[in-house]
This record gives sequence, structure tokens and C-alpha cells, in this order.
Amino acid sequence: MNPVITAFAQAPDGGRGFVRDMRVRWALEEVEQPCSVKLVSFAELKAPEHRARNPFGQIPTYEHGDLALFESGAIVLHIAEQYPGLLPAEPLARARAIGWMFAALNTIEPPVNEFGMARVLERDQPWFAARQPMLKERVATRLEELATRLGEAEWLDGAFSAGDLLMVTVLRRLTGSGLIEAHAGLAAYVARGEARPAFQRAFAAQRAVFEAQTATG
Ligand code: GTB
Repeated sequence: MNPVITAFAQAPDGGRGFVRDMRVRWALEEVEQPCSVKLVSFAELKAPEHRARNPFGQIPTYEHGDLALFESGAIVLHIAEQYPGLLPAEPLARARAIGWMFAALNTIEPPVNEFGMARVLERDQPWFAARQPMLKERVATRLEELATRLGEAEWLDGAFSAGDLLMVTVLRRLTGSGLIEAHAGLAAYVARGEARPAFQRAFAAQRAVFEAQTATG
């Protein structure tokens, strides 16, 4: 049996691959493992059946055999540990790659998420405009630091790893904001990630959900 992952039945991002099922789909494509996708409506997310998979009523989740997992980072780490291709075998390089996974999720994603969610959910608030420069500055600071570390390198630490996979998915969320575009090295890094055949396959699969949903209204 293939693993089963969950994704939104109605993509809120217009099929741009910004939702967190994308990182799980991409990881599975990198290690060439097929999966089944269970689409969940917003109402179903908060129903007991889905809360048994994820107590917070969110996607993505991952079920395979006796294992049920939530949290996209934990799922990607599990996939990377199960199959070769996403983590170096050498222990120290492996530890550093896992460190980059945490950096993507714990250091870069929080300000990126706060900035993105404000633009989606808080536009009508009287304090929206006043808060934007602060949120933008927090993201810009982290991007500057990340760009400095990446320098001219292709990936964050040697060969492409699950750390790069997560970092690229986090940075993609900023597409069109001007923040990534301000750093040619980071923009090229994201483009390299997006050019990977596994990314392209994962992107097409999540995009197909959006297109099917658009076709049926
Ligand atoms: N820490 C968890 C993880 O990494 O798995 C966070 C999971 C999470 O935030 N899931 C979101 C969700 O299920 C979808 S990805 N939200 C429903 C809810 O909380 O009720 C977040 C997301 C949403 C929308 C866009 N977008 O429109 O661009 C991008 C990302």
C-alpha cells in the first residue's frame, strides 16, 4: 500500500504550490515513492475523523502502514530517513542537513508565514498598513542572513538535501513580494529547486487538483 497524504480539496493558493502538502509531495517524488492523496474540505478538516490524524485539524498528514504522522517537517524527515536521496549518509553532514530543515521551519518560516498570513487575513484591519513594514523587515533580515550564508553555492550544505527542499518551499511563499527578488542568489536558489524534475512532478500533481476544482466550479 502506498502512503496516503492529505491535501486541501479547495486550494486557497490558486494552485501555486504554496500549501504545505507540496513539500511532502516533493519529498516523495525525490525518493520516487508514489502516494495516494486524500482531499479534505475545510469542514472535514475540523471533523473528528481528520482530527484523529491531526489534532490541530490541518493538512498535510501522512499515513503508511501503522504510522500516522502530522507536521510537514516530521513527515519530510521520516521520508528522508526511510529512503535514500534526501539526507547524506555521512553522520556529520546528515546532522547539518537536519539542522537546515529546522532552520527552514523554525527560523525562516515563522516571519514568512506571519507576513503571508497578514496579507491574506488582515488586509481589512485598520492596523494592516502600519504593521506591514515591521513584518517585512523581519523577513528581509532573515533573507539577508540566509543569502550571505548561501553565497554562490548551489545548495545550503553540499548536495541537495531535505534542508534545501524545505527551505525552497518556505521561500517560494514570498514569490512576487519583491523580497526574494532583492537577492539574486536566493532567487536563483529557489529557481534551481523549482527546476528539479521531482519538484515539477509534485507541482503538476497539486496543480491538477486546482484545475479539476476550477473546471467543476
Ligand atoms: N506546522 C504545520 C505543518 O508544518 O504541517 C502547519 C500546517 C498548516 O499550517 N496547514 C495549513 C492548514 O491546514 C495549510 S498550509 N490550515 C487550515 C487550518 O489551520 O484550519 C498553510 C497555508 C495556507 C494557505 C496558503 N496560501 O493560500 O497560499 C499557504 C499556506
